[in-house]
This record gives sequence, structure tokens and C-alpha cells, in this order.
Amino acid sequence: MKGEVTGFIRDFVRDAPYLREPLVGFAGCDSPMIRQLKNAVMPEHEMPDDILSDPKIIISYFLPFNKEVARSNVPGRYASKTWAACYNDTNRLIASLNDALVEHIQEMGFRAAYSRKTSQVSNDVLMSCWSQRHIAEIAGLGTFGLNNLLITRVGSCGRFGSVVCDLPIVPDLPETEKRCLYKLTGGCMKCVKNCPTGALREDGFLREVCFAMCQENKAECGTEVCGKCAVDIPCGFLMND
Ligand code: B12
Repeated sequence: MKGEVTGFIRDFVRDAPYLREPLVGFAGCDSPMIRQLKNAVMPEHEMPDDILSDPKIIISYFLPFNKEVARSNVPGRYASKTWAACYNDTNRLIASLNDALVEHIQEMGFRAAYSRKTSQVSNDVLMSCWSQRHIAEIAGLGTFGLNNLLITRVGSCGRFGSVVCDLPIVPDLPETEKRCLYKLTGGCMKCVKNCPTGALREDGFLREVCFAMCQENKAECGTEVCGKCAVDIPCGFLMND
């Protein structure tokens, strides 16, 4: 069944011209790490059974951008038009993929649903009640980098989505392999150097400062993005596909 779900996701996004092949991981709804999200993120973080009764598995997927998208976002202080367009396109793609995946799972004779609370709570609370990166980490898709992004085996430059379901699937285990050069060697820090505002620092991440930069970009390119910490870094792309 893992192969069926993974194949469905890969086929669904195959024609998106700005993506590489997706990664898919499976988190067990009874993992103690899921319960801990109320502490790690916030008390209002949803639990899988807020989304679907008697849930078994969270399907988490990573949609990696291609190199052209990343390269477009390297020069200058502001996000490229291509980066902004890909952000908007992947938002739509994630929504339609989730709907199609739910339908597909129902056709397989099982139940599925997804969180509707994936945006930030408000401009004052820059967190969501369903943290895609934390879910992806539990589903074995990657480990956190100094850039504060989840670094998968194909890199950190891309987007995450997820669907809760009751498919009888054996969960994947969280990865232990660190891929962030700073965490491995104390060196690199390219993401910190790329950050145009100092939001990303060696000693932490200032989300309000990052958000202010995303808003500055909105005035420039119409979309609240930035992404300089996801491009022109050694961990943006880790496999040559
Ligand atoms: C709110 C939000 C923002 C806010 C606040 C950012 C933030 N860090 O929270 C703002 C607007 C500033 C923002 C900016 C960006 N965002 Co944003 N954002 C979100 C959103 C909606 C919720 C994030 C959230 O609630 N985080 C929860 C808090 C508690 O987590 P946190 O601040 O990251 O802190 C945790 C990690 O650092 C982690 N951690 C760090 N090191 C380690 C080590 C270990 C061992 C562990 C266990 C944990 C850990 O623990 C911290 C505490 O829990 C998600 C979508 C979603 N629903 O998840 C997208 C999301 C996180 N954003 C994303 C992206 C791409 C961006 C930008 C690049 C903008 C852009 N698209 O151009 C920047 C990057 C900022 C950065 N480097 O983190 C992607 C990340 C993809 C990836 N590869 O990781 C997401 C997942 C959207 C998606 N669907 O793919 N974002």
C-alpha cells in the first residue's frame, strides 16, 4: 500500500514543470512524537483524531523544486518572480493533491482527511496548528537544518503536505542522519549568510523578522515569500535528479 500511495502522489505531480520527483513518508498516529507536538509547537496543535476518527497513518510528502526555480531565487535582496509563482502554484497543487488523494483512498475502501489549519494562525502568531515539517520529521522524511528547514535526502528546497488516513500501513521511523553541514562540522552557515535580514542566526531563528522580509517581498513581487535560506546552499539539493 505504501507503493500505491507513493505512486499516486508521483503521478499526480508528474507534469508540474517546476518539481522533481516527490518523497513520501508515513507517520504512525500513535507515535509519542505526535502527542509531543502540543509542547513542541503549541497546545492548539491538532492531533490526527481531530482530523479523522480512529486514524492510523499520516501520509507526509515533500515536493522538491527543480534547480531552475532555486537558481532564479539566488540574485538580489528580493524573491524572484519564478520563486513567488512556484509558491502560489504549489499551494494550489498541495490542495488539489490532498483532495485527489482523499478520493483515491476512499476508492481503495478506506477513509482519509487533511488539516484545514495549515496556514499561520495570524500575523501575530506565526505558527500553524498543523506543522508540516514536524509531521514530515516523524514520517522519516528528514532532519532539521540550521536554516530551520527540514532537510530530506533530496535536499531542503521544496514544500511539504500531508493527509491523515486509516490505511493499514507500517509507519516509517524518523531519520537520524544529520545532513546540515553546520550541525555535522560547525562550518558552512551559508543559509545564515544568505538571509537578507539577520532573521536566521547561528543561535536561533527570529520568525517575526523573517515575516517582515516576506511582507517586504509582497510589495515587490505580490507574494509573501523570501526563500534565500533555501537556495545557493549545500543542502538545497542533495541528489542529482
Ligand atoms: C508560519 C510559517 C512561516 C512563518 C514563520 C516561520 C517559522 N519558522 O515558523 C514565516 C512567514 C516567517 C515563514 C517563512 C518561511 N517559510 Co514558512 N511556514 C509557516 C507554516 C505555515 C507554519 C510553521 C510552524 O508552525 N512552525 C512551528 C514552529 C514551532 O516551528 P519552527 O519555528 O520552525 O521551530 C521548530 C524547528 O526549528 C524545530 N527544530 C529546529 N531544529 C531542530 C532539531 C530537532 C532535532 C528537532 C526535533 C526540531 C528542530 O523545532 C522548533 C520548535 O518546534 C508552515 C506550514 C505548516 N503548516 O507547517 C510553513 C513552512 C514551514 N514554510 C516553508 C517555507 C518554504 C518558508 C520560507 C522559505 C518562505 C518562502 N516560501 O519563500 C521561509 C523560511 C523560514 C525558515 N527558515 O524557517 C515550508 C518549509 C519547507 C521546508 N523545506 O522545510 C513550510 C513547511 C510550508 C510548506 N507547506 O512546505 N513561514
